[in-house]
Amino acid sequence: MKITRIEAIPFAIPYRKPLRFASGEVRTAEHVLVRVHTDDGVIGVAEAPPRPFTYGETQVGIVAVIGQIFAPQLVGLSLTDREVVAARLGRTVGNPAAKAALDMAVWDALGRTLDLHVTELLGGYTDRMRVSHMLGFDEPPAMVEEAERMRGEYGITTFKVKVGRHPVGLDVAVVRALREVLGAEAELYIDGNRGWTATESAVAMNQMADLDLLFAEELCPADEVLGRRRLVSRLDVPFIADESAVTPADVTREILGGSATAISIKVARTGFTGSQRIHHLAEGLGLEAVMGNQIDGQLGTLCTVTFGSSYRLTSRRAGELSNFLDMSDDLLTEPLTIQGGELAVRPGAGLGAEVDPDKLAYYRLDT
Ligand code: MUC
Ligand code: MG
Repeated sequence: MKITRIEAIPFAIPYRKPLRFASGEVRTAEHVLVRVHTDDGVIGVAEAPPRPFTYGETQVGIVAVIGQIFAPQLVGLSLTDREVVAARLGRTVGNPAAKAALDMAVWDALGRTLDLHVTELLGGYTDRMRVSHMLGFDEPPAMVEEAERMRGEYGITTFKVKVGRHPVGLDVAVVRALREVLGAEAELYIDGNRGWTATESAVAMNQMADLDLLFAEELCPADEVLGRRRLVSRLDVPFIADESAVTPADVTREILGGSATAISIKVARTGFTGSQRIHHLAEGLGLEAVMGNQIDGQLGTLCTVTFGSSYRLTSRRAGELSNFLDMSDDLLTEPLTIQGGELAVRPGAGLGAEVDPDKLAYYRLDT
């Protein structure tokens, strides 16, 4: 069970259409495949999606920090030394996606070694989640058409709508149109990626008061400390901290400070070990939690549904598990399928994922 070698392989797969939101846009999945090898010949895999506009990590940076800083500290450890892995990675500040992918690849390798699924190692609550689809910025009719298509083709009835544009009324009109077309039974929530001020957010939330929103997420920057607390204290829907609460300590600070009342758990930035800590914190504090999407590919999405299915709290709400559908291709031998609005974990050992060697050879950038 000893880690003998770690690979960080950059690859690029174009999106069929870009995903746009208040803090950036993604046209190509420029991700890093992480492979953890052991002395038993087992290989654990995970995917790191850099989000330069949010956390400052880049594809080149992730390959470098894994190769130069993290891999030398993990080689020689046992797969069961997961807290030692976390402590060593934790010595370096930042680099969330690089650390998360290493952590998840170690869990995958452990599951493969023990012939257990990662959901069984984590919590074993269920084997599937309802899917929430994230609608990026577009003209209002195109966003409505996409939601109807997702409902028709995949049975998805929960939508996270990206907001944060100006004038505020543009996004309000989109959410209103979605509610009218999708009806009362659809679940709708919004994510501003810090695009509005606290005052603009309050105006928008007032204008959407009759639209039965489920949550509001990162409408304004957490750095606007008092404005955000004031906004959050006046809302009657939970306010989700996403990029303002990357670590368990951030979650504690934002929640206890009154700057958020719910959390987004993203395994792409906290892996399984850090996400467990955040899950337990949320459960202990009685918070709502949503499994978020860091614009993951299929392997990343499989990691999200694997973690989310493991616990009652994280599987209660629909998870953001569908944006891989916009990628022109992927690395897995068997593509993920969303049916009846649900995504199931992949049976097998570890994450149950197999990377297609031909696809990897085609999309990798380092050969
Ligand atoms: C989200 O919830 O914000 C957009 C940027 C990012 O880092 O994640 C996505 C989705
Ligand atoms: Mg968000």
